[in-house]
Amino acid sequence: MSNNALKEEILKLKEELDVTIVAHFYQKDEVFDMADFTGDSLALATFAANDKNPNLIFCGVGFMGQSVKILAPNKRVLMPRMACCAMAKMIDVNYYDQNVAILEKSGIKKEEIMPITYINSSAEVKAAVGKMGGYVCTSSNAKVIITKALKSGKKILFVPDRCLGQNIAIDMGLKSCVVGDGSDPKEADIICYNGFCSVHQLFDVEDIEFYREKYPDILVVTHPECKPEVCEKSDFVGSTSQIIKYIKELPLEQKVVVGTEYNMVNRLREKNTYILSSTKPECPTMNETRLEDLKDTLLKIKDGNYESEITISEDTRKYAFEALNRMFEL
Ligand code: CIZ
Ligand code: SF4
Repeated sequence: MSNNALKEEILKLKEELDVTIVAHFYQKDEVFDMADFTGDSLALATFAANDKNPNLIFCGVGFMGQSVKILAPNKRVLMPRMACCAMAKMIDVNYYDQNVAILEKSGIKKEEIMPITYINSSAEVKAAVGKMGGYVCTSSNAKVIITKALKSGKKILFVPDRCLGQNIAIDMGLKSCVVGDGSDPKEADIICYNGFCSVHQLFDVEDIEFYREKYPDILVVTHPECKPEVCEKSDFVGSTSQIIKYIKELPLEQKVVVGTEYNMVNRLREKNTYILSSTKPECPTMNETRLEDLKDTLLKIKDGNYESEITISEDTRKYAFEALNRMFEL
């Protein structure tokens, strides 16, 4: 079936059903086009939690659909693909507990640890953080959350993205380390878990040098999931929404090279926008969702089949909500 025929069928099914479709910025164009609302993970979770339809189809990766379910437990959240963000997959509750134990062994008591998890983590990890009185953060508010968390006088354990943790530490003039890097965690203000995004690891300082040499006036824009040395050499570092805003406000003739996910950058503007890598930086798990999957999910809803629904146990949800809510309270 062609994309156009699939799109027509999706629109027809949507008319018949009480369903809202949301899509993350990193989704493929054809899926992105089908959404009632698009945004970053936080904007999507906030929108979806307040949406009136009983059914929500979330085109994105698992932790994003889970965030809606944490905020709005009575909503039926369905995912056309149970795709899991590669970074979120790098940490589970066992690894989390192991890291806490490593810090305890190095002489930091559990009560002296304030955990913060990047929103790119499972509901179970968010719950483990919530139980310890910690916070969820996004790439746009990480600095605010870290500033607040530091007021507790505790050491920050930042999971799972070491790059985001290190970049904020540099930005705030704080000391950071990565668990297992051989340094003494007691010396650091922010102790980072050793996770990363494989897509954002693709960008290198050499790529920046290449573009700066070729186009001396070009602006370099990167995401804080990129390596610290890459962010340090950038003109602007921001979350997906901050990057979109920054680029939209530039004059069209201004050349800009961007180090973040391909589908989003490609949609930003037609001219004078470059990708900071010779490899197409697409997120494989985001790209798993196809129009066919969206159509199948709608067909199943029509049949009363909710097999792609996200479920979270109430105990997990309760503590994950506490961590998420501490972020909203700020
Ligand atoms: O939270 C999101 O949507 C992601 C993946 C990153 C960001 O910077 O917004
Ligand atoms: Fe996860 Fe990276 Fe994909 Fe974002 S781009 S969803 S952090 S793997």
